[in-house]
Amino acid sequence: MERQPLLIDGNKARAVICMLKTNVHDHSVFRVKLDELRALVESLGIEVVGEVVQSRYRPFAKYHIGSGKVHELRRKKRRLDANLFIFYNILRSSQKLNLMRATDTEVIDRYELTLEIFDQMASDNLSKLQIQAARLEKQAPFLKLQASVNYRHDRPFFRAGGEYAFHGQLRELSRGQSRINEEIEKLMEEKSQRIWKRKNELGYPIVCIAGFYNAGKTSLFNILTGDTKLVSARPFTTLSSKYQRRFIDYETTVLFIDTIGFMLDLDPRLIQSFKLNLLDIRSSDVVVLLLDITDPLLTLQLKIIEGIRLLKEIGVPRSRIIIAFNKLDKMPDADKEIEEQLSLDVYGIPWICVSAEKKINTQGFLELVAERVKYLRENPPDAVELSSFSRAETAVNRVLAEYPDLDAGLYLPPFNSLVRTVLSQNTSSPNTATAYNRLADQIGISPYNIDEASDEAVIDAIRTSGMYNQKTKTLKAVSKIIIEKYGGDIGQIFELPFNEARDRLMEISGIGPKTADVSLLFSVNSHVVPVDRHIERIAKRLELVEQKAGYEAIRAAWQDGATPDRFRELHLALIKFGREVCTARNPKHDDCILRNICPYPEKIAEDNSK
Ligand SMILES: Nc1nc2c(ncn2[C@@H]2O[C@H](COP(=O)(O)OP(=O)(O)OP(=O)(O)O)[C@@H](O)[C@H]2O)c(=O)[nH]1
Ligand code: SF4
Ligand SMILES: [Mg+2]
Repeated sequence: MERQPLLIDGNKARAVICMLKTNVHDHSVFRVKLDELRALVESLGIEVVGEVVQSRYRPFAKYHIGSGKVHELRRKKRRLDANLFIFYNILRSSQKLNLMRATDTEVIDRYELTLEIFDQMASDNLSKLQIQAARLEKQAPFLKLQASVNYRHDRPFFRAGGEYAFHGQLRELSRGQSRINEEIEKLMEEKSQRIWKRKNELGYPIVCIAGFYNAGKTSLFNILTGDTKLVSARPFTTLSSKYQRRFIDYETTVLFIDTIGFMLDLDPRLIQSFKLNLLDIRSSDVVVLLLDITDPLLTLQLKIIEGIRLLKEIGVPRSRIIIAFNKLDKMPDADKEIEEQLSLDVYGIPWICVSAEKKINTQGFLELVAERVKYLRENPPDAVELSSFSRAETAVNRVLAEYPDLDAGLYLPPFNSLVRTVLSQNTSSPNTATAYNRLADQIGISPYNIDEASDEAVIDAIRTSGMYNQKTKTLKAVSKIIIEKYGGDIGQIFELPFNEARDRLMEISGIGPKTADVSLLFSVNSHVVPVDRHIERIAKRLELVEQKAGYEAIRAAWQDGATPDRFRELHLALIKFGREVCTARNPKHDDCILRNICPYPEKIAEDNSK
């Protein structure tokens, strides 16, 4: 997929930056944010020639800003010779398209701008792919909208290819996305396995140096570990994490991680695109929130609050954070004043000032790290304090250790896997097996045989699996579609990248996400943890997800806690655990291996005492 160039018609970009300020009483914070936007824009070599700010509680539907402000944009374009509008706010596709049409000018938002910067800084394959995937995800609705507008315009004249081009473009887009996601998954699998190995086998505590871009994370990492990773004043120099060991004292050797930087108002979708960095931050024992002490006080305050909030969102509780202010060499007396100026005691988080460049107080920093590591080792957080990610990770490890060797490594051909999955809905494994074997003996497991057989014959064969009327209907519908659409060979769907295969299967009526996932897992070992009622119940009792969470959120929560090579075993082990211990009625809390990380028994006791 071609990406939009940032050079405007071959000319140097001259941008007007725009913001809709939704807090009308804010007279200073928006300035910090606009200044950050300006710095990001300028880091791309784009000249900022003007600024437009509007105050309003809510955005307007059509252009995000009001139509009066759109007039102002047009005027500024002429007067300042601008050829680009860059919005601080994240725009909806329709708003971007409307703005582009009304001003006849290229429009991007901060999300796209950040991706552009990432793109310029990316040097490794995984980062490049992640950026491409994030870009496509953001562009997809816009391109669809643009294509549909063009298609509608084409229709009155029935111009050749109108409809074909529109649908062809959409299909191409979704194929492109699937392929990139598949490649990302492969690379992630290799890398995440290495990370888990490092963590589990070496057993060193992990200390992640996180924080805002340009704070000096890599500089500090280099000084502490003797490494020579790239340092620069350009934003987002580091995109993929780096790891190095460091001996601190005879009791403490830690693994330091240098990772991607944060920015103010970081879009959660952007963090999600960098899953490995997320995994690094989440699975660390201690996270350093690094800040640049030369930032103005208001900026520092905003960054502390935003940093703690982001870390919480990622799954890092306050108890695991250390705040470090870097670049003390530039403001040598600041350490005496900031405690009061920033009311640091309010946060209840240990803090320290250092200079990575001039090696000021780096020993003090190491001592603080060692002290926190020891404190957390002796005072592990209880169930309520544990982040949902840590709970998922612990649950995965314990359940897999409790139920090893469940996976016999048996794989069924695609159609057989699909049939077996349909039969297994809401029934036990022995009943599924009986029904499956009878269907094989009496009719034969092939789409043609099932399509030709009478309803009564299928019902008779699969009776033991229960819900036989519904299941017969599904099996016959699935068989018919496979014959009509895929010439009787469903194998071609299973060979597609996982997301595409899943989408195609779910287009068939009667096949939902769970059936698609189970069939793919047990036929081609796709990397997925299908969620059945046991797996959902356990996730909700452990509070890995919210109580009203849907299928995808539950699947993501379990998958986050395990490496892809263990997904199949995990699916099987969780079902067994749900059947034997964490049962729907009378769960066996007292014999449960997850008792000390599970908030559910206390919650129930509390509810009962009300
Ligand atoms: N004066 C001073 N400058 C520093 C110090 N630490 C880092 N810098 C400078 O700050 C800039 C950013 O440093 P990096 O170490 O690349 O910062 P980072 O946090 O890794 O940045 P990203 O990877 O872009 O997120 C560089 O120009 C460094 O030379 C310090 O202690 N004192
Ligand atoms: S403690 Fe009880 S609710 Fe929690 S996982 Fe174990 S059995 Fe389930
Ligand atoms: Mg860096």
